[in-house]
Formats: sequence, structure tokens, C-alpha cells
Amino acid sequence: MRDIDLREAADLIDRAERIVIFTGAGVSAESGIPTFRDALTGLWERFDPRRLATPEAFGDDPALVWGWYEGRRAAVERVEPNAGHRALAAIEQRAPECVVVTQNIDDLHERAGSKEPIHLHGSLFAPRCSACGRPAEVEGTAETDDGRVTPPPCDHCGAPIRPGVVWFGEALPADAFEAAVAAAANCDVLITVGTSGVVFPAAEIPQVTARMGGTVIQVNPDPTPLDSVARINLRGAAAEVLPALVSM
Ligand code: BJW
Ligand code: ZN
Repeated sequence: MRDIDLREAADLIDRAERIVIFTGAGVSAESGIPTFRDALTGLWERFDPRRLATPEAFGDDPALVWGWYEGRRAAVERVEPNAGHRALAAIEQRAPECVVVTQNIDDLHERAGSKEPIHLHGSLFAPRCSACGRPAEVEGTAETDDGRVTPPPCDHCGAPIRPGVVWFGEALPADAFEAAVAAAANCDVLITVGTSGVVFPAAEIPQVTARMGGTVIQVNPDPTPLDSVARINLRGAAAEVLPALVSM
């Protein structure tokens, strides 16, 4: 990462009236939460997304899917936000207007002090009924040896409760997606952090900013399809680059 790029990025952020922060799994990596597609450590290296992250998978084996998400929720509860989340909350606090849009289903932005992040892919902490859609209160449920956990039944209709996340083939929550697109279209600067930019329609968000004449700054240790959209590419880990950016 070149100092001159860091300086230019810091100046653009200081001068911006409206900022969007767009994040993916990479921002939580240094808290100990695995990403999806990183070689060796990514979740999709070890688990088949078709068996765990589709509505069909839940229909076929609700206990397998519910157990997998319960395990991930417990893992998130055991970790803390990192210096990257905290630096993003500091950028948000300083900016006249700032919207955080995350693809992540953890709550680490909130716990680092971000006000009301938009969760494009839902949340580990918002289970709902798989049939009637009503939100559900869920107590901890017992895990079996193979990681399966039978999901509790809905109080209203008895159907199994499902994780409140967006699986492949499902629509994103319309209000969240519309708010994210509007913020991206109207911002001066969008900072994209720790996303591979391959999952749609979320990956369109930085493209919207670029098309509307805004500036995109990317923080990622590796190249992504968003490299060509970004005016500045800050190559490095979020928990290192972002604190350096805010202390410029
Ligand atoms: C670091 C770092 C460090 C590492 N610091 N950085 C157009 C073309 C092709 C396909 C499609 C298309 N439009 C739609 C599709 C289909 C599909 C899709 O996009 N597929 C592609 C993968 C090919 N999309 C959908 O199905 C979506 N729904 C949809 O389109 O519905 C249509 C519809 C309309 C109306 C009615 C009905 C239907 C839904 C997508 C839902 C995605 N869900 C998941 C799982 C959520 C729940 C869970 O967590 O289990 O969301 S998949 C997974 O990917 C998760 C993530 O939010 C998402 C994005 O991943 P992310 O965050 O970018 O992580 P990685 O691992 O990919 O990247 C990490 C990055 O961090 C890397 O770049 C690293 O370098 C970097 N990194 N360490 C900073 N320390
Ligand atoms: Zn129900």
C-alpha cells in the first residue's frame, strides 16, 4: 500500500459530505470469523453452499442448516469487533452523513459503534418463521453430535423457524436494498472493504456509486472485480489499513 494512496484516500474522505461504507466478510476476518471464498480458510472450502445456504437445503434438512447457523451465531458471540470495525465507526462519526451497508450477518459493526448498518443479507440474530415469516424469539437449542439442531416451531403456525439470512436464489430485503442503492447513488465517496464483489445484486452497490460519478475506494489484500471501479485500491488487511487511514 502506497502512502500517497492512503493520503489521497484520507483527503477524499475528509472532504466528503456523504459517505457509504460497504463491507463484506473480510472486515470480520481479523475478529476470527471466516470469510466465504478465501483459499484454505473460506467457509465454502469446507462446506457446500448448496447443502447449507439455499432454501432447498433448509427444506431437505432443517436441522443440519439450523445447527450450522446456530454454531456460527455462537462463534460470533464469542468474538469482538476489530480495529477495522472501530475505524469505520470513527469515519461514520466524523462524516456529515454516512451509511454503513454490510453483506455480513454478524453484529460486529453495531458492537463497534456503527449506528444502524443496513444488513443486505440479513442477520444471525433475526430468526423468523419459514412459513408465516413472523419474527421469532429463540432460546439456545441443544446440539447433537453431528451438529444438527432441530429448529424450534413457530408459536403462531408451528412451522420450523429459519435463520433470518438471505440464501442463494432469495430476494434481498427490498427496503434494505433500496436504501443501499439510494445511498450509493447519492454519495461522494464509497469505501468498499473486504468483499470479493462476486455476489449479486449486492456487488452492484459500488458500481452504482461509480456510474453516478462518486469515488470508490477499496480496501482488500487481494485483487477483486471491483479494482477497475475503484479510484484508489488500498491493498492490505482492514484492521491495518483502516486505522492508518483514520489517523492520517
Ligand atoms: C479481507 C481480509 C482482511 C480477507 N481485510 N479484506 C448475476 C450474475 C451471476 C449470478 C447471479 C447474478 N445475480 C444473482 C445471481 C445469483 C446469486 C449470485 O450472486 N451468485 C454468484 C455467487 C455467482 N445471487 C443470489 O442468489 C442473491 N439473490 C438473488 O439474486 O435473488 C434473485 C431474486 C429476485 C427476486 C425474487 C427471488 C430471487 C442472493 C445472494 C445471497 C448471498 N448469501 C450469502 C450467504 C448469507 C448467509 C450466510 O452467511 O450463510 O451471503 S453467500 C455469501 O457471499 C454471503 C456474503 O454476504 C456474500 C458475499 O461474500 P463476501 O462478503 O464478499 O465474502 P468473500 O469470502 O467472497 O470475500 C471476502 C473478501 O475479503 C475477499 O476479497 C478477501 O480478499 C477479503 N479479505 N481477509 C480485508 N483481513
Ligand atoms: Zn409461522
